[in-house]
Amino acid sequence: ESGERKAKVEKMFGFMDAFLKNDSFSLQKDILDHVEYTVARSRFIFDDFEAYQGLSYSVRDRLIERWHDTHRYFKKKDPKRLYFLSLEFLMGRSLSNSVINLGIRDQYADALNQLGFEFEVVAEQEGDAALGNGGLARLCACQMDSLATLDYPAWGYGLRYQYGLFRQIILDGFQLEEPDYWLNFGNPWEIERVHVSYPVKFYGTVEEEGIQGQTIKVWIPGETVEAVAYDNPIPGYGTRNAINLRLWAAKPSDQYDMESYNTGDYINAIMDRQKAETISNVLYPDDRSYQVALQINDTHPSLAIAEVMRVLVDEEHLDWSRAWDITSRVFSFTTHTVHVEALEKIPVDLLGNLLPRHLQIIYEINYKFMEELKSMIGQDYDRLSRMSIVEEGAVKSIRMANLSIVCCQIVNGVSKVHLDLLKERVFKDFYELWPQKFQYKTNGVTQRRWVVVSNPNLSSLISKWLGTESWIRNVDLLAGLRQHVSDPDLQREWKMVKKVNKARLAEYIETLSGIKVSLDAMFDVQIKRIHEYKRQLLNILGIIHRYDCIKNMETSDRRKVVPRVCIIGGKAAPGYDIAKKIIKLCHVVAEKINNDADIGDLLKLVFIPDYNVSVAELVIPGSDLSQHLSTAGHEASGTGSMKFLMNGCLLLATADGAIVEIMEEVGADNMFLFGAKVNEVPALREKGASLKAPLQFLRVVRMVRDGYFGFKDYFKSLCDTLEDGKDFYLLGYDFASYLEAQAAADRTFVDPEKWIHMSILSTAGSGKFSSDKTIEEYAKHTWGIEPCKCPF
Ligand code: C3B
Repeated sequence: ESGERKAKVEKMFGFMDAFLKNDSFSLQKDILDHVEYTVARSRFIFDDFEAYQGLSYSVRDRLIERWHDTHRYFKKKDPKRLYFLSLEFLMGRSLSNSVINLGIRDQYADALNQLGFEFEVVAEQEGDAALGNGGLARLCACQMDSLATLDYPAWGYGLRYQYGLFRQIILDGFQLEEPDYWLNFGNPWEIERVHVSYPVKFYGTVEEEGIQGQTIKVWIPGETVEAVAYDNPIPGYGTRNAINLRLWAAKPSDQYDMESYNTGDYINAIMDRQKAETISNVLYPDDRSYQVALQINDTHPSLAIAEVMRVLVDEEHLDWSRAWDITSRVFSFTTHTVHVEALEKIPVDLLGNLLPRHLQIIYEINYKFMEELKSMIGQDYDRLSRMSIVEEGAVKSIRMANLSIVCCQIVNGVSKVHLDLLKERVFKDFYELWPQKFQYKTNGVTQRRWVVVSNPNLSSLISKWLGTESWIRNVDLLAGLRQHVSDPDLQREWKMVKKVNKARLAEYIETLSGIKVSLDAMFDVQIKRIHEYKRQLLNILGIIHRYDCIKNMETSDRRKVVPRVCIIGGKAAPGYDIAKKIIKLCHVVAEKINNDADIGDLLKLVFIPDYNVSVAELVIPGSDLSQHLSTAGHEASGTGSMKFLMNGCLLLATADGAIVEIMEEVGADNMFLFGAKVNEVPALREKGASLKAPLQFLRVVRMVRDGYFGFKDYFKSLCDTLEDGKDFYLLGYDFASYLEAQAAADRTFVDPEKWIHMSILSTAGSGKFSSDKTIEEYAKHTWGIEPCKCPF
């Protein structure tokens, strides 16, 4: 019957290139249909937000069409699939990105125009989907875009959190957190799949049962929660393919606590059911074919390993060695940190209570691993205990990284430096055992989102000078800009684009803070999570130093000062006291500087609240200089730098994480580098108190300590972290070279031709840092998957 239906549909509509048409009239009609019938507003009267909704639903229709065709095609070809597991995806907004990837942005803009709306204004109505924290989560979003664009048969899996990352509110310069009710105004980008749901079991006991002479383990759960799928189509650029990001929401299960209903405790039973929605759930891939690769993004989803073993052994009744053989061949793991103390551990008591069968399985894996290890290295108990998946001690715990390394065929770092640190420090023992397991894939970001969507002017300029738009799919072509770098026309146009973007950013700053900034000033930006190792404090101390110098100058000398607008943005984890103090310090310093009549346009400091993906899209194209100040050896990669680089912003940075590779691509003389090197840091730390910080450093720290900016007591603990011998992140040691790098940036800025030259070379050298490159590497060397392109 379905064959007959298919034949009928094909006969009637098969001649169409696409089921839905993209001419202006069809688009207008579709938007109005959705306004009228989906949003239920009158097609004659609706506002910008309703226009956004109608528009988005009509885009979604087109996404769904491609999504269906892609999946039908995948099914037909049945290639090896990749399942990409991550607990965080930082997607940001979807509208502009979707219409650009679908290749119908201009058509939509035109259709909206006909209806009396402006595309940019309507697009601004969209909220930010922030189901993640920072770099790791945004990386996944970029990688999904690349997987779709490069036609890989991939699925993303994550969680559909009810609340995204907290909203940052600044009150009197202090950070406050508010919940992010991101679903309150609906989410046109997802499709709820009420029929795609799986029971997820928790608690209970494991019992043994005899079946056909064999003893098998049966887990009798104490509670069950239902995982319901929400599908988010991810369109590729320049292809018909649209892949799926499936996010799971936890819902109460029908099987949940029937007992209480039966005993008549109806209200409490309902309340208990609601608790289910607060529980995070585990993953169930919906395809049981073994032709798969499973990628775990950091250790957060690593329980999936034990879960796959459980399903194979307990439910499919495979013997252990066969199950192990499959599991250890399908999983691969990427780690994103260099901090040993940040490696995830789960207390055995907690895990045993929540997931008793999984704990047994992990013990079994560990037992077998320890036996194997003993046979290889003998009775080296120190090493055995370091490598064990189970950590003994006051709180007996499962080391999720060790579990992941033991069970995965490949362990990837995210930059060259990161891999070195994994080999030499973080996972040294494992590296010595299995050197072939350890690899790295340089992180990348998608040029679609970070140039085409967020910097359309630069995007057009690049296409014009390269004579093609192909760089949007084939990023190597960006290198072609090098041959025009000295062309005065390109330089002039490049400068113009920057100026327009700066004007847009300046307007935003004025709306936010009332501060008017000069477009002639250097826009100097540091945006990222607030963390001690990322050293926003170094930046602020540098700004204090600059302020202090200007104050102490002869008035006539002030003319030589290069005017700066310093922009800082980022969220501090709610419980991270020192990071919150850094935010407050930024505000009090800004207050002082911005209101000092002696200073005027020479220096401004602006803190941008609630930094998120959409804010980044606005700020990055409008910045001249960006700062990446992590103490060497602390940033696994750092993907913000790549977004700035693509947009032709110059980098002021330490030789850490991805910066080392960026240096190789654009040349150290096109950047402002400073600070101790990765291999120098351990020895410098050893020296501790005998490292004398320079006088300028002591002076600015003293200003903060003595209450020059107020809040003396409040900043005491922050200043204490900078004392001799306590300055773990080496701010004092790096201060002098930091100031030199800043001075070099100033000297370059007053030579606009040179600056533009460096700026063009930055974009030209950014090709390596496209997530397209990263994904191609993973596909080839880790996942073993091939493109599967749905015909147009
Ligand atoms: C981050 C790292 O801090 C960055 O250096 C790196 O560029 C990105 O991951 C992506 O690889 N990271 C994060 O955002 N969250 C973590 N829990 C660990 C690392």
